[in-house]
Amino acid sequence: MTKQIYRQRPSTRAVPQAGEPTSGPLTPEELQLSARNHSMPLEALRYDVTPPGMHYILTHFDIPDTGTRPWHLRIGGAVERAMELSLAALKKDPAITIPVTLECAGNGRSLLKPRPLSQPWVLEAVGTAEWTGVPLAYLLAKAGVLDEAVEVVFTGADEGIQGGVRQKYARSLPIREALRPDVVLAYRMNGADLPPQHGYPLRLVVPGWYGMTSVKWLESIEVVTAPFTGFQQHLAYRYQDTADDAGTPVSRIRIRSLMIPPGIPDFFTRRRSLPPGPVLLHGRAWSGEGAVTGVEVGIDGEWLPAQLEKPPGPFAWCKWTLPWVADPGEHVLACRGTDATGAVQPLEQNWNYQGLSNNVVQHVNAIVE
Ligand SMILES: Nc1nc2c(c(=O)[nH]1)N[C@H]1C(S)=C(S)[C@@H](COP(=O)(O)O)O[C@H]1N2
Ligand SMILES: [Mo]
Repeated sequence: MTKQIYRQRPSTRAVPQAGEPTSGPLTPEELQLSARNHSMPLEALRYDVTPPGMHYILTHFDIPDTGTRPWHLRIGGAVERAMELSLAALKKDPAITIPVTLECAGNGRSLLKPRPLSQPWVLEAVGTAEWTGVPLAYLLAKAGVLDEAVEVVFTGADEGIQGGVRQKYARSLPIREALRPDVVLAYRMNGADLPPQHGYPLRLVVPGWYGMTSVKWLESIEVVTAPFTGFQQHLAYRYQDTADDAGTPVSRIRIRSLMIPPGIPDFFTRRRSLPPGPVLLHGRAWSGEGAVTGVEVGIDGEWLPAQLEKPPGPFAWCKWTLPWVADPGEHVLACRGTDATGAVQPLEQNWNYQGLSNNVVQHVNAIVE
């Protein structure tokens, strides 16, 4: 079977377009993306801070070779003093360390029906790291942002083609978000230099926003006086009903909770087996829109309130626990978070064309015997 999956397609085949919805089986293009971009194994929900290598990864193009060539960060545009900074110079500026839960806006996409063709995440495109670096607001103050500034554009070193458009990966932030004290230009992740795949030598981290905003391999920061219209801002990451709909931009992370599947898995189906008796169900919950205020655990459709622990920071996930006495038989477990805005995870996902911000409730099937 694998032979067939990797076979060269005839040249007459139409090139699939990312975003196009399908009800068919997983395509070789999706398999290729999912082999490059891995998610966080659910059992890693046990850690406050996700160990290196277990944090999810999403890279649109190739991981650029930023380790062997000279690197500078350029800050320019609508500022009083444009500047170019070396990594050594940046490291002399005041630094902060902040725990942040990052989640890909496409998380959950493969569960949608029909399924938008893109990175086919299941549920676990998430991770929490401690990011250390210079607050962006500090450097912007040094550069002197002009009054007419409306956004700040961040450009990475990685280049590729998406939607037929050749581009360097770039995203913008409105000025008021860019000046938040917790937005950081990070050169350390969990106390070590950034690994190549997470943006070495420098990346942006925007706490509370979906991952696409946190530009890796950052090379340039440009203050602009008109809204940025680059591909990743203007066409990608928008809530659209159809391909032609201009849509609205994706920003903050919606409330989500996940559970560590209890017991042991079947290798292929991942179905869980556990013995009868007491089990502590646990997992994590997070939201970029406000604190997590509750998690309910569903046991065969009956919802019970879980106990919440204090999160390590305002933008990091919090742990939840619920003791369960498992009786013999087949069970369906679920968890559902609520945040300070009153938003609750949906039992059925609202569909959108790019398959973004799915925060549908997770279900886990378990056999107790
Ligand atoms: N330069 C650059 N930055 C990027 C991306 C990218 O492809 N290139 N992907 C974005 C997306 S979509 C996500 S979800 C996060 C993932 O960050 P991680 O790989 O460190 O988890 O990085 C963002 N920053
Ligand atoms: Mo993403």
